[in-house]
Amino acid sequence: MTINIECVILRHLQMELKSPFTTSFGTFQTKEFILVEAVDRDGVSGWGESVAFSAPWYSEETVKTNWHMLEDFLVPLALAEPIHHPNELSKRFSAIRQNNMAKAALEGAVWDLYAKRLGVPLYQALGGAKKDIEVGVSIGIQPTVDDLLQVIERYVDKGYRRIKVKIKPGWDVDIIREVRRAFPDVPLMADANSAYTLADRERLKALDEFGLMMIEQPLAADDLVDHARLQPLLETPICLDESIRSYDDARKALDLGSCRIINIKIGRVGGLCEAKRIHDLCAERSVPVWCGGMLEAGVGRAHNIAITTLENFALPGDTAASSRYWERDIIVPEVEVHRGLIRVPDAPGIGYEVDRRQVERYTQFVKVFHRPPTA
Ligand code: OSB
Ligand code: MG
Repeated sequence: MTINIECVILRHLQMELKSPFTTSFGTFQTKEFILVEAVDRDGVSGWGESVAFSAPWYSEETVKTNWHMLEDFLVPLALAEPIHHPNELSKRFSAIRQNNMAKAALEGAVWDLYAKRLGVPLYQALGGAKKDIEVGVSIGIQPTVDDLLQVIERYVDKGYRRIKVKIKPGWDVDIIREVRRAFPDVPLMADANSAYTLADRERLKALDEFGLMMIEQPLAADDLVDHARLQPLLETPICLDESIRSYDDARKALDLGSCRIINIKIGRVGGLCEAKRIHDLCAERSVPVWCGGMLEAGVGRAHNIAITTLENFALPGDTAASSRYWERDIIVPEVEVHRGLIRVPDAPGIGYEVDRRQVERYTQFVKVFHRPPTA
């Protein structure tokens, strides 16, 4: 098949979160992001969503650096020649260093377009087979322990398959102890977003007694070596998030013993193609993976659902219902969770309609890029 992209439309959107989301590195109240629409010669649209945040807290990428990369480098590369398979695009993009979230947003739009042209759901185009996916929920740092317990109860009652609690020094062992006391059997994990160093090993070791499924990214994003030192000291499996930006990072982490589980975020690793390669590597090595979240709106959520249908996404991910963050999402239907499961949609492409009225409502500016006459 040949995909001839006629134009790429970049939109800058801003949406208010229903309630603030706090991690060890900062608080989110509004979400700005770039929505990518790739339109082919027959007027079929594919959609991608950049997961970069406003500020470089989680990684060095921001909404503005993504816009710059897309406008000046990636969109021109995508428009320069026809594309025969989305995998080709990630090869084309390898000429540009890093900037994975920008690459993933555009590659995602092309994957959606590709699947729509084939007339198959995106998850099938990726080789996934699950009809339902299991999901958990990530809970930010709360003002008090009572607030935290109340929020957890709400999601446990809704049937979410595991609870992830954000931790940081001073909001860790005592808090997890309280959560365990209130919910002795709930599948539970903690995410530190790099808030610790090896000097905190005793504190991290103290979490072992709570039977956590894993502790996510305790140490620095660029430190596979220290994670490899820490893992043998803990009974709790380490899961890496920020540290894994590519297939090679995953290979090195597994070779070093830096983790026993990997959180795959499509944006962080540069797209669906790389995400699938990491999934396959982990499957070969019997290392389970799960799909992380970046407070996505509907398009990003739909991509997460599609990749999670691959078999070795063996643990519940962070893709919660649209209503967990949004008054009104940008897709129809919205993502719904029943008894901790999301039914995977079977319509072609991402399987959800983009609600153009809502998109317009949230859009702050738009730029259209046309195919050059020579392509
Ligand atoms: O580390 O997984 C993370 C949110 C923002 C930045 C980083 C992370 C998160 C989450 C929320 O944990 C996941 C979600 O609900 O989208
Ligand atoms: Mg994380």
